[in-house]
Amino acid sequence: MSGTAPVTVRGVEIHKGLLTPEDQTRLVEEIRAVVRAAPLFSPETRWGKTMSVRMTSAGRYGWYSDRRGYRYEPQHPSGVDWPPIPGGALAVWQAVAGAERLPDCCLVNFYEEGARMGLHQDRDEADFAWPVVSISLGDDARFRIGGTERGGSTSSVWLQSGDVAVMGGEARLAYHGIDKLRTGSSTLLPKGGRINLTLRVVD
Ligand code: MD3
Ligand code: FE
Repeated sequence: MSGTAPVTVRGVEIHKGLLTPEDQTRLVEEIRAVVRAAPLFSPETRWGKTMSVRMTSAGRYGWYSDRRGYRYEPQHPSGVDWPPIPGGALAVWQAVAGAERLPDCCLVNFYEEGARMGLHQDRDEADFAWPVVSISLGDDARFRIGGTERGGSTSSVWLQSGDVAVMGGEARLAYHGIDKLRTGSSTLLPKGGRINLTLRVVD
């Protein structure tokens, strides 16, 4: 990992280029193993709309959604346990969030051309005192962040492969989303696209 001072946007701490190209390649290999054990799927929102982002998880819990709502589940929809969180992701957590506790979930979001994630809050976890740590890999994405109320003003920032964002304190319950992808901006993934990992303490 390579250490530069973080920039803060609306309370989100962004470490540009924290992962070296070698770190990124190694982490993508670890994610391939996660996806082999727990294949990507397209969750349904509670309103029955299929999300454009495909997902899976690693860790004690995985994030899941269907018409019954958003929640964490101890198994992949196929019935297998979620695979272990990749070591490369745990190393990032330890570098930016400290070692008092490890995350319970590593949510893997996969964006192909046209995929986006609407503005939302992350509030399915039990204790908002723990930060959420995000790792971007592959194509650049425009990340939008607002305040803790829906409908307020927002700011946007481009996240690039190797960037790490830490959402703690005032930013933990901020509305956020991904509104645009710059397809073909990175060669990390052979077929293009973007992977975002989010590390979370769940219970
Ligand atoms: C700000 N993922 O999985 S990561 C999500 O790039 C999610 O895939 C986006 O939003 C992605 O829930 C954004 C950055 C992020 C993650 C969690 C946050 C920003 C956050 C929680 C609180 C505030
Ligand atoms: Fe989120």
